[in-house]
Amino acid sequence: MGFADRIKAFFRRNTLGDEVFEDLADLLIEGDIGASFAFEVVDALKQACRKEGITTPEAARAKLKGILRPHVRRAEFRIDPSRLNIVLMLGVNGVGKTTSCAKLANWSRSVAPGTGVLLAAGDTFRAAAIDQLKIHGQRLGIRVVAQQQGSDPGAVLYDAIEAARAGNMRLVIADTAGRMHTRADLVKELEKMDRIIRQRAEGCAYTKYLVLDATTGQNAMRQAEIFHGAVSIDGIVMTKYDSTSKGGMVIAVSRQFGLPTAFLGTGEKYENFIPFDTERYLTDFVGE
Ligand SMILES: Nc1nc2c(ncn2[C@@H]2O[C@H](COP(=O)(O)OP(=O)(O)OP(=O)(O)O)[C@@H](O)[C@H]2O)c(=O)[nH]1
Ligand SMILES: [Mg+2]
Repeated sequence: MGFADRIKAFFRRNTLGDEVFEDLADLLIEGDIGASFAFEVVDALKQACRKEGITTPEAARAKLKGILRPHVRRAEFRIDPSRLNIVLMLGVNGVGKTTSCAKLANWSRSVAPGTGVLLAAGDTFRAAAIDQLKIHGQRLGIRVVAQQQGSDPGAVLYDAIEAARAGNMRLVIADTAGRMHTRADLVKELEKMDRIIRQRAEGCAYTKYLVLDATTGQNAMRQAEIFHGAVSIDGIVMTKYDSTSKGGMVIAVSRQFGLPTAFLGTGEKYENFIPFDTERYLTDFVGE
């Protein structure tokens, strides 16, 4: 059962007594919006129901949606055709960075045909990571700029930006490594890569996405804290949305860090990648 179905079933089952609101808080926490916010939302709903004389579960559910709506942020990804656009795909290991690079490349080509797209193999940690991106590039017919395993990711990015400029391409999508020995190493590496791109990418539209796995729940908050703290993230790509019935994490990161969501990964195929839509998301979360 999807999360919205659970919320719907929940409201259907109950008349609006106090215990109902407590149970609703539990359900929202389970949905990953964060405990303190869940209580805040339930308090607001309770008050609104009293003040506005809301007695039917259906009306309460609509109210809940209204209370959540201002806390959902969306980032629209636009390719500026007049200059080079650079996207850095960041995140811890296994969240779906490499797949999302390929999906974003595919999506960009479909919405803006003729945009020259280039993939950059910035995960130089493992040889397999470079090969994985190359395979995507072959399948999609998109050029991949890569160096050997162990090379400096900043240098790969530098090369990719040069190649894009030389080829008059408009979009560079860069994969990055998710694993580092320590948090300090990771932060140092992120800052360095960001610095190189900012120097090299003067006049470019530069976007940093943090990829979060929808199934990791509150762990994602820690990841957002570290990455956003290191390089100032522009938006979230939430992957594996198809594998969870929740997804309240989008609201939690928006509340906590002000971060908007740009895309949802909804499966393993290239096409399973959709721009984030607030109303559609809210409907998934609490019902239409
Ligand atoms: N169901 C589903 N699976 C996904 C989605 N996005 C990625 N995956 C799968 O998640 C797994 C990991 O994806 P990768 O793209 O390799 O993740 P990564 O962050 O690059 O991983 P590392 O390079 O090892 O850090 C793969 O099996 C993907 O097919 C999604 O939206 N839905
Ligand atoms: Mg990868």
